[in-house]
Amino acid sequence: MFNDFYTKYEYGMKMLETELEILLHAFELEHGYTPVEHMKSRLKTMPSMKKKLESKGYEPSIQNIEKHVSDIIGCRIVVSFLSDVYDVVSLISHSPNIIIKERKDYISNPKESGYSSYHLIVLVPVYLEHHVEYIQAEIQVRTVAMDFWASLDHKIRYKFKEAIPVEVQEEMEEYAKDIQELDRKMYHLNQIMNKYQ
Ligand code: 0O2
Repeated sequence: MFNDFYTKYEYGMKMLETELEILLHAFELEHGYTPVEHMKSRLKTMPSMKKKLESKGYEPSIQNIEKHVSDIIGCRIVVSFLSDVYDVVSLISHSPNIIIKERKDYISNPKESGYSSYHLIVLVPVYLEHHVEYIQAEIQVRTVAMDFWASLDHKIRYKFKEAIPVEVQEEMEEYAKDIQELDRKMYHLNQIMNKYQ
């Protein structure tokens, strides 16, 4: 039964969610607060996986999906402050059950669109009938402000497809800078608040 492609990834997603919940609970016990506002996982739909393969110039096949689509399992962790992003990334990096394959720091180096978030491409174990298989997942860690920007950007991309008007792009680039500044101010405020604890 575990040979089924989607079932394997469903189990992988459950493994990842459980491991993240344990890690975040341990963090809360140690530090007395939780940095996470909310966390959500999803499995990429087959049409979306095929679209991604096409955009990369690969034939649609299960082998190609497993090899070239790193976010079949996607998990998004939204945190309060900029410092929380790096705390959560460090927490995940130290997990014995998650292997870090790649790091993409779009916070230090935002994408051209203005998109900013910290991505980890990880390997998680799935316990099959006769062996353990490590499968890929993408974890996105970002602040509430970055999440607000990304969700608006997502809606814009859906509405305009490829041809986003320059005026809209320029506005979004500007707002991305505002978001960066807001995150910096919120981080500063958090540091002030910590002095009173
Ligand atoms: P969706 O709808 O979230 O599934 P790679 O696989 O590394 O060769 P890829 O997949 O482009 O190339 O990696 P990248 O750039 O790290 O982006 C992965 C995901 O980050 C995207 O998944 C989005 O979720 C998010 N993302 C990246 N750039 C942007 C952006 O400009 N705006 C928004 N809103 N999100 C972005 P998908 O599969 O493209 O989309």
